[in-house]
Amino acid sequence: MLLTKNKIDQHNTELIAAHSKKLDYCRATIEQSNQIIEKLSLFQIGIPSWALGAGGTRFGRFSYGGEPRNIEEKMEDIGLLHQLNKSSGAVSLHIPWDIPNDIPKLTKLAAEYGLQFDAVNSNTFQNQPSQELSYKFGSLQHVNKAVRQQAIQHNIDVIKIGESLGSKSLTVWLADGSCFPGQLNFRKAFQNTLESLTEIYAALPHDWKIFIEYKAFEPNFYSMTVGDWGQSLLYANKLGPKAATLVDLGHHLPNANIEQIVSILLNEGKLGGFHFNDSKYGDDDLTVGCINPYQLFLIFNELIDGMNEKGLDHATGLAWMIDASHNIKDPLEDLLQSVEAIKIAYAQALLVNTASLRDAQNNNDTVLAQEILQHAFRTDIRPLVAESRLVSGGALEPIKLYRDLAIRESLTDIRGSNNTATGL
Ligand code: PSV
Ligand code: MN
Repeated sequence: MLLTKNKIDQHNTELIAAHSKKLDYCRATIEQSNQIIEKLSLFQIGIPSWALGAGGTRFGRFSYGGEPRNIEEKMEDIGLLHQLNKSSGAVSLHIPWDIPNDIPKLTKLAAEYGLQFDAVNSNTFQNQPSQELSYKFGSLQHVNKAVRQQAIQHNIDVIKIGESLGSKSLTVWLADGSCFPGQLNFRKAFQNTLESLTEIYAALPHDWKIFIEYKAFEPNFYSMTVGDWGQSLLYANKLGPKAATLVDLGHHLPNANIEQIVSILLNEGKLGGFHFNDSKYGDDDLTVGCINPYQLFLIFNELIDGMNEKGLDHATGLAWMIDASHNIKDPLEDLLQSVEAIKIAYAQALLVNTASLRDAQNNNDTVLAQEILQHAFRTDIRPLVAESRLVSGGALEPIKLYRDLAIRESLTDIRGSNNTATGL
């Protein structure tokens, strides 16, 4: 369900006077306004194909009206998001939840909607109906070589699918680990996983990357074989230059200093990608920035600082992606909120006066250092974010337009109210 341009124009016309007033104030008070708007316009955040339906928990799942019934409808939903906010120009596919059977059709749709194919994701954490051997006791770590081989082959198949779509990276998230002390020989599990990853690495095309995602717990509750950034970095370093760590914000133990982790990984040249979400307790998969926006800002501050130092392009230097589950909200509204929160944190980080911060750090002026960061965080840059959408052809207030046009209701009319989109 795509929008006609005049619907967006009409919405913008109605809101332009109020927007201009706020923008003028920003321009008058923030020297770098134009550069920030330009950078924001270039920034794209990948949307995972598994996050377009209603999520669920192990206690239940409540369907949402109009959930996409197939991969084409998922693309359509992402195309719509991108029309509204002009920052959702990439899709990250999860295989086999979304197997692209008709590649020419999908590439045509992507071109029509202005979307790129981001990292492809393999799945060896569930058994599939056609699968011979079980992943109950792990996949790449498994004690049985035949299971490992099956999981390796799946990853290689995913790379092939990604290649046909123009993706340039594979994200591997493993549920491997153990639930009880004594169940697993940690060293052997690490070694098996490394050997398996080495085979997958060997199958990467020359211009591809492999991202190793870590997670502290769940579904295994005693040990995870890629449980933290240290383990992920070990694998990535041993594999070689095409391997890097992927940070999912929800995959840390409570109160972990994620901004420090990010800064060290970037410095090592081993930060590859990002999965954004927010959480209060664990892997809660909540809307980005809904619980701890200051932490998100601090993470962006380190990202921008580290990327600038390395000469990395903000828009293309890392794989930016949302990874969330929408248990009670409209998934599309939730994704719009998440993208907005990411862009706000990015813009605030661009505001930080790095030279003054360095001076304050070198003088051990703790108070001034904090003032500099909090000044940026407390500056309302939302008019700059809205302007970046406007100049790119998006809507000034995406959620308002989405609601005014009753898009969810139309999607429900077209697709029905009892579908279950594949995914989380
Ligand atoms: C695991 O919790 C995870 O965050 C990984 O990124 C997966 O790819 C995603 O969820 C979907 O299973
Ligand atoms: Mn993730």
